[in-house]
Order: sequence, then C-alpha cells, then structure tokens
Amino acid sequence: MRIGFWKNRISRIFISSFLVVIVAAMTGCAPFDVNVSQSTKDLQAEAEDENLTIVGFSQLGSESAWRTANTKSVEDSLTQDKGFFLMSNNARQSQENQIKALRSFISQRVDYIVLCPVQEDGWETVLTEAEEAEIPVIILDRAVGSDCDGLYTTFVGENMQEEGSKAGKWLETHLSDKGLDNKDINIVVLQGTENSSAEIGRTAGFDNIAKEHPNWHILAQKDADFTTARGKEVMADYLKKYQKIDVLVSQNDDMTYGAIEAMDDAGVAAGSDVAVISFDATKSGLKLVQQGKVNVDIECNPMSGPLLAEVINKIEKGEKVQHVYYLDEKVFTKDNVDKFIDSRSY
Ligand code: GZL
Repeated sequence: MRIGFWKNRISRIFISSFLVVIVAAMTGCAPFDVNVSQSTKDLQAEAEDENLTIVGFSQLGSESAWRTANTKSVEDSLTQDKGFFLMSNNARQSQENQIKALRSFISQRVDYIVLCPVQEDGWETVLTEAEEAEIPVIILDRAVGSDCDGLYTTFVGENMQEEGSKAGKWLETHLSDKGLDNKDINIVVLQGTENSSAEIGRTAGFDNIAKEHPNWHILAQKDADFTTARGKEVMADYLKKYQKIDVLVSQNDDMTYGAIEAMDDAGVAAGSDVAVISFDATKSGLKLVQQGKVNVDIECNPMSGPLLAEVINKIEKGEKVQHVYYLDEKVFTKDNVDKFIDSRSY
C-alpha cells in the first residue's frame, strides 16, 4: 500500500507539474510546442494508469478578457481531481496553429478533442482525420461551418445570432423611448475577427433587425479583431470620416474600450452623443454601463467549462447528448447592472 501510495503521489506530482507548464503556455508566458516530448508520453501513460480522461484542448488565443475567462473556466473544470488530464494549446488566433495542435492531439491518441475555432471555415480535413482516428470532437464557444456538421459530437457555446438580435431589439426600444423612431439614425459597427461565428452571428442578428428600419443607416462595418487597439484605430477613422454618428455597435467589450478612448480624444461623449452597444458583459464592460458610457452590454457567457465537463462525462457513461448546448445569457443596462456586477468573476 505504502509503495502504491508513493507511486500514486509521485505520478500526481508529475502530472500536476506538467499541467503547470500547460497553464504557463496557455497564458503565453512560455512558447508551447505541440510536438510531444518523451516525458509527455510518460505522463500520458500515467494518466491512463490513473484512468483519467485525456482531453486535447485547442483554444484560439488570449485576445480578450472574455477569452481569458473562457480558458480559465475550462482549466478549472477539467482538472485531475475531477478525472481529467487536460492538454491545452493557445493558438494565438492562428487557424494553422489550431490545425497543428489537433493533429498533435490525434497522434497522441487523446480521448477527446475540444476545439474553440478561430474562424468558421477550413476545418473539414482535420476533423475528418479526428473522425478516422475515432476521437470525439466537441466544438466550444465559436462554431465551425455547416460542412463539418457530421464531424463533431456536440457544440457547447453561445447563440451569437440571438445576441445580435438582442442588440437590434434594444436599439428599437431605445429610439422609441426617445421619440426617434422615424429619425435618420447613423450607425457604425466594430466587427470581431472576420469569419468568426461570433462576428457572423452578431452581424446577421443585428442586420436582420436593422433592415426592418429604412431610417437606420449602417455607414460602415469593419473588422477590429476583438482587440482594444484595433477598436480604437477603426473608431478614430470612423469619427474622422463621418460627420454624424448616432450609434456604435461594438462586437466585444475590448473593442469598446478602444472606441471610447477614440471618442474621448475626439471630444465625443460615449453613451450620450453616441449610443454605445457592446457585447460580452465583462466586469469592466458593466462598469462602463454603470458610468453611462455604454448604454447596453449584451452578455456572451464564457463560463462553459462546467457544462463541457458534464457533457464529456455523459459521453463517457454512454448517455445521449444534445448536438447543441447554449449557455444562458442576459442583457445589461443601467436598470439592472447594479444587481449583477459584484457577482461577475471576469
Ligand atoms: C464569443 C467569443 C468572442 C468574444 C470576444 O463567443 O468567441 O471572442 O465576444 C472573444 O471577446 O475575443
């Protein structure tokens, strides 16, 4: 018993130290090579001995506060003491890196692949390779294109088109309350990473509402890649180019921070001169709602880790799982933000 105890202890120490390396790689403080070293193979063998479920997780990047929260949610849920051996890779917003990581997970014969796809298209070949290797794939957060519908077991994430619709419906109410239903309304949009399902969904959802209002004029929709820096640059261009902007739709809080900096620089009052619609509802975004600089923040819930673990455990037990799981999401304005902001963990 004693020897077994120490063997167990030592292997758990080895595995947890390996996971520390993984977390370091995820946070970008050390380059993480997707090739498998001998020690990794040994650790995997240990994981199999311990009957842990080995999960290869390809995270698209660390571009936003939302993404950091999403990564933490997965890492906190797929821990060794909950029966998992998590191998994470941060692709730094590169589909090429994600495909490399998936091929590495396939060659390591992981039990599951979890993919958070940076963009919708370009996955059919590598997901077919995973299918041929009989490794179940779970798509997390963003979606892959319909050409891959039969190549993954389930999707756990958010309904982006619904988020876009919520933004359009909020604007309808906002303008009606102000008696501006029939006034010409000039709108500019900061879009997220081009061809990501977050950008595609939010754009489509809002546009479907906008086309019902001939007096709404979408002057420009440009990719600002979900980052603060690009959000500031693109908004500064908009402010130079357009005489009158009534509404900004910014597809995540990080871009909104940059856009507000640009508006401050131009002497434009965010939230009053220009109505600001943002997405994600991070704590920092909700603080801007409290300050009146963001009029509405449409929640996109990054805390998908617990549901992901639950779905994998169901599959492990041979239970049926849904093809799509959407997380609950709210809409935050001055009317309700105070009730929720203190409980926001990201
Ligand atoms: C949405 C997620 C988006 C967030 C951004 O589900 O993919 O990516 O809205 C993040 O903040 O960069």
